[in-house]
Amino acid sequence: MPVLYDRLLKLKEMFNSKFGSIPKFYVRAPGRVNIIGEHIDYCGYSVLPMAVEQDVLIAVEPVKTYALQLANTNPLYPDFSTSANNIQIDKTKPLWHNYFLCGLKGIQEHFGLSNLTGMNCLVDGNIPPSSGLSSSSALVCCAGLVTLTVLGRNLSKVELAEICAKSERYIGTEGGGMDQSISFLAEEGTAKLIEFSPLRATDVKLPSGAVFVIANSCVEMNKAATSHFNIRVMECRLAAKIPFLCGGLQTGCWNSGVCHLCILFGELLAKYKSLQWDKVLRLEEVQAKLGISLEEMLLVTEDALHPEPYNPEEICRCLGISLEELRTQILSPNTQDVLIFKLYQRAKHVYSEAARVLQFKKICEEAPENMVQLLGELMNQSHMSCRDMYECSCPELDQLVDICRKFGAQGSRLTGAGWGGCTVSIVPADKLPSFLANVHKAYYQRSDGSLAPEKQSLFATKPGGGALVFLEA
Ligand code: ADP
Ligand code: NG1
Repeated sequence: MPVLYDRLLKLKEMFNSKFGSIPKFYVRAPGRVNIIGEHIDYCGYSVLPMAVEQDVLIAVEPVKTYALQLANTNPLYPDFSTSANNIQIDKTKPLWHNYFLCGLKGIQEHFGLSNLTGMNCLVDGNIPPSSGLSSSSALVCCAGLVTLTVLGRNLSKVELAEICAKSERYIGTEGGGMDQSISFLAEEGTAKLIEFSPLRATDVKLPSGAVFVIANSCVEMNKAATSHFNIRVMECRLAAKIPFLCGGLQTGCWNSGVCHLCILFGELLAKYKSLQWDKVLRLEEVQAKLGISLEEMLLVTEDALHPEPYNPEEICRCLGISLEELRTQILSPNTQDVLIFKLYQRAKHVYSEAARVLQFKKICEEAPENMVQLLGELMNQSHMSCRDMYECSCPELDQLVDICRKFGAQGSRLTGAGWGGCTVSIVPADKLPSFLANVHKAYYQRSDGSLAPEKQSLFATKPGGGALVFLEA
């Protein structure tokens, strides 16, 4: 790893000039690209990411006081210091050091420690921020592993991933666990199917005749500074609670309510009524309790939810709760004033995307001759669903996806949270050089010079390894 080694040496020098000492150890945690399975981890469904080469690297020296001093090789991120005994995370301002504090607090709380020893840390990251490649989670996971190492304790990778997924929520975003899971559980050379409850990662062998290419739309979207992300999480939460409470039997049934769907629907209604809907948070829980397939969940969604947006009053009527209860018991602090919830569209995206993940994995296992084409089609469908049903794309991402398809990608889609950030495309290996040259020209070299090509805007990527501790540079 010559590049990593050079970075470690530079970090050691910078650490020395900043803190006047030599780091005792280094921790690295990678970012990720999600190949398929967008906005479904927080609904309980499996996703299919791989770690990328880009990462967050932290040089660490434990100290004997309670002082926690954080510095960053990037001057955009100012120095920060506090007492390790008094960790305060300001949800209203997602400043960079707060992500570090999330990781630290997660470990501190896991072991029930009120006192933590201090440390000097120098952070170096090369994941483009707010671009859907999980720079924030790489920082949280890195900080979690730094804290664990300083404490001299042990945890499994699964435990670390679960702790960091939970503690990243201190920043205010209600994410699932995909990013933290792949950052810890990734292995070089293989993508992973990440399943939740219980968390586990299974190898998915990607096709050898194709390359996955990441292209950055160069539109940044910070999840914690905006409410787009949490609104979607809340819509899914509400869609899990509402379906049968407001629905009826098949509308317009020509067979007096005895057709297959009506019978299915009637049985489901009875099952759903026996659920404690107020405890249900995830769409996957609804499916599991009803014991039906994703395809059947899609049918049920079409019948039980209406495509017109719901307003808070209707939601309260369905759930039999007051507006105050909706705000305090269900919605997050930054979604209290939302007036429109598109439950039908969001649920349709989630169930169809969850099915695409399973199909993608199956195709990778069976490896039919036309697998690259089949995988590409699933990625294209995923993008369409993100764009039209989940409304988490943006004009630049749509344009970039079109350009990638035009120049040889078999499939292309936004990756990560969306509303900006990157696309991921599946490109036949023999087309890679012309693909890169043409996409570069079409998207990054605009004649009006409005978008300067950046170093890390367009690159082929391979499945990388997960988080690590190094003792020597
Ligand atoms: P992403 O999709 O990359 O996770 P977010 O918008 O959720 O994007 O988080 C990006 C934030 O993470 C940045 O604004 C910054 O606060 C923090 N961050 C990312 N990379 C670094 C880094 N190298 N050093 C410090 N903070 C970083
Ligand atoms: P990124 O792309 O890193 O912002 C976010 C969530 C994921 C997942 C994706 C959408 C966090 C930390 N990450 O990822 O859990 O929901 O969006 O698939 O909240």
